[in-house]
Amino acid sequence: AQMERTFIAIKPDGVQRGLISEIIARFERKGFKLVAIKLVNPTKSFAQKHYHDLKERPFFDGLCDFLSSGPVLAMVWEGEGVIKYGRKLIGATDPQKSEPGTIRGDLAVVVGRNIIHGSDGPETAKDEINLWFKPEELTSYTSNQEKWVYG
Ligand code: YYY
Ligand code: MG
Repeated sequence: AQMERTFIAIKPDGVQRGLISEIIARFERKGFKLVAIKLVNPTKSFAQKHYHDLKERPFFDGLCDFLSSGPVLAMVWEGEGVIKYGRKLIGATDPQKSEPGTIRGDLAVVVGRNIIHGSDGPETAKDEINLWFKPEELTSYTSNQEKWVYG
């Protein structure tokens, strides 16, 4: 199996709306493995680092204010194809365009409150994991179900 890791975060709206367990359940039931998790209050400058690729966009400031407005549940999930498939589970950026069955499609309505973040590729996954987590916060273990998920 080509194991990869991705950074997934439940934003303040998802935390405040009580959607943590619902969202974790979707990744967990799929067969992906949770390797790191913590509830954090990012500062605005930390949010700006996280979203640095978007600094020229008109919504950048509001986005960073929002991300730093409350607790964020930061996670690292591991599995074969988890970067790309995690984005599929999440759905399109604008919940008006996300398919039903996806996290944003089922649980969010507007782009500015789309409840969840997921890395968009291998490079950003690596950068975001390093930004949000110290190496010692990442676990490494064999899940008992691995042989049943991967054969
Ligand atoms: O990766 P993803 O979260 O799906 O979208 P990005 O294009 O990286 O934008 C990050 C974040 O910015 C998005 O989740 C909501 C917000 N945003 C917005 O408020 N308005 C837009 N027109 C586009 C994005
Ligand atoms: Mg993005």
